[in-house]
Amino acid sequence: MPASQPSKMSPMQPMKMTKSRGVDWAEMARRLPTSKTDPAQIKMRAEYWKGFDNNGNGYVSLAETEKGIRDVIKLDNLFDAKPAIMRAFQFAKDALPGKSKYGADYIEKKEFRIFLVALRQRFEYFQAFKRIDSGGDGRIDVHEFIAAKNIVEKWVGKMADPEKEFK
Ligand SMILES: [Ca+2]
Ligand SMILES: [Ca+2]
Repeated sequence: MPASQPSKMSPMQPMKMTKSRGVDWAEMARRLPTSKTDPAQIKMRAEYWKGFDNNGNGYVSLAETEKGIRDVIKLDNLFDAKPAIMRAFQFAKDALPGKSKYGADYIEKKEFRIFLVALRQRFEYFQAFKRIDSGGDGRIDVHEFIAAKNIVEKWVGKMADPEKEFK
């Protein structure tokens, strides 16, 4: 069974692959305060927000997001997951309607928790994707997809015919 073979490491990015295997999920949960009710997390999130909104204009741009993950959250694995950061930003920036002129283009404070939740989720997808993309070329072909059936099913549920699902 191809699925039981250890995934091949890309000769181009050995460091990245090694790093991504060492994701400390418990640490990540501690550093991403997403709780709606826990006072400690709410406080931590408010402090994060101040750190993220570097110029204090009430909006967080993609650049500020990346800087915040590097300097405030300080999780290397997360900072390296650029596609996950980008997608979480895109998702959160216009998640809540508002009257402000630039609201739809930037993350506002009211959207910050949504951003952190989205970031965690996109990061999990990103890690799953990296495990599936055994060729390391940034794409998933049908063979990798079938070989990674078990991982994919964790996200989307049982597949009757993986080859058909891929198309
Ligand atoms: Ca700002
Ligand atoms: Ca917004």
